[in-house]
Amino acid sequence: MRIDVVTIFPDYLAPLSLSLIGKAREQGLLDLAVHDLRGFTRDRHRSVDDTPYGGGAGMVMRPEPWGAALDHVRSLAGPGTGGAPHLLVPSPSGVRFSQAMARELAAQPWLAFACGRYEGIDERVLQDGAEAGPVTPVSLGDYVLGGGEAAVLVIVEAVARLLPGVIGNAQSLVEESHEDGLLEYPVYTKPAVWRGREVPPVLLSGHHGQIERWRRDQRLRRTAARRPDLLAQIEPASLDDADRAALAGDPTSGPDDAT
Ligand code: JDE
Repeated sequence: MRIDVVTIFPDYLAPLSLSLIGKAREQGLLDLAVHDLRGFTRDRHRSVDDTPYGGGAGMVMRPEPWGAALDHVRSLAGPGTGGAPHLLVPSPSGVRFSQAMARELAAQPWLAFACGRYEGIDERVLQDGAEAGPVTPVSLGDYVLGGGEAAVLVIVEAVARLLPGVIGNAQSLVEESHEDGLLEYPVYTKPAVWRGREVPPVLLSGHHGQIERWRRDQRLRRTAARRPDLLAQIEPASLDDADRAALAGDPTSGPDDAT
């Protein structure tokens, strides 16, 4: 996969050279380039923003540098990139990012990110970009960041770890939160007693059936307590009697508190 990022703060993307993503780049599984939007300005002050038409607070990013930067990115098409990149624009007004979207993006050959600052990017940049390829404004959640850069770090990490070869054990990608609509069960490691707190005895019992049941109960109770919105999406027919019993208890009580 190829990824291009356009930003006025290229150094903000430095973490994309570290850890899992850095390794994927070294191994040639991910080809990632960061571009400085100011390199596409033509005035002596290298200005990227101006006052909003119609009035209002703050500044808006000017369309000309964005047009030149995105034309340049599209000129970088190579073998295996396809025609044009899918352009993603982090914004509080975007469609909500999810594990499902991460899976869709991981299947595409070429992504580009436009990092907005100030009050956002002149809307015509997105309209113009849509003539070349798909454009998707994307939101991480209902809060406002100072710019799109932090959102790009999150989205690239969620996507890159799904690329073939980036994570060795494919099963670890299946057995995780948000792949089947329930939160994960709590995990424990040695020592068996720590600061007077015991690991739930069933996990030391060697009874694999009981362990599996306990873990599923924990997932159901946790999801009910922390993410009732997710539980509401579960097909009732997919729950058996034991599932319903696990959910019938007070989700916020007891020593095995799901929270
Ligand atoms: C991404 N959830 C939130 C913010 C912005 C007022 C203030 C700021 C493309 O234009 C942008 C980008 C961003 C940064 O992204 C986020 C975000 N997921 O904040 C603004 C708009 N209005 C504009």
